[in-house]
Amino acid sequence: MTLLRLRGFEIHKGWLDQAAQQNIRDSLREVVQQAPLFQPQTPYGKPMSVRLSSAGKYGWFSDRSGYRYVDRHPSGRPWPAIPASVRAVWDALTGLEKQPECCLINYYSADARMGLHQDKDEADFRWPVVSISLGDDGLFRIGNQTRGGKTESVWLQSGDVVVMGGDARLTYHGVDRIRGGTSSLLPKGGRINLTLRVVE
Ligand SMILES: O=C(O)CCC(=O)C(=O)O
Repeated sequence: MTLLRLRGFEIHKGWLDQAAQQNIRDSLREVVQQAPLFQPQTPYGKPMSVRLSSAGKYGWFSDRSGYRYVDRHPSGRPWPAIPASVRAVWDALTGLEKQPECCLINYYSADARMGLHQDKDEADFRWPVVSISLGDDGLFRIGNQTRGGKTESVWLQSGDVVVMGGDARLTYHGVDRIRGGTSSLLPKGGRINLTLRVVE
């Protein structure tokens, strides 16, 4: 376990051991049975390359009307609860009483990526976002607090946890590339990223 600090992001390498990763993976299986992964459209009308779902009071959603949080899955059912194994990561790393209201689940197949963006659909940026990586390695790029400028990248591996908070809460970030076949955690391969967010 090592802590790297990069542009204000705290990157806890190897924070989850194999058993903890398997435990979270198994809880997520139940979540996506109730709230299947879907491929949203961006507001510009293009399909996102990641497939996603959520757990918690709110789920993140996107379509031609824009990016936002919604209280139900596209099926019309409420989102499943955030698994205790996932909330435990938030508790241990933030020490906050305040609990996340959304666990966004992003699934990246080997050719998926996520462009540089800020997480800014939440009401209060004083709360951190906690990100958990599972499965194949992902090349995570960190930019600046405004669009443009030089960036730095780091490979995130299964079990790494990143805390994006404080002055870095609105720092641009994204995922350029997935290195397929680097983990055996997910039977069908690919990468899962969970982000825990306080929404209201
Ligand atoms: O996949 C990642 O590591 C980052 C995900 C992300 O940036 C997001 O969900 O906003």
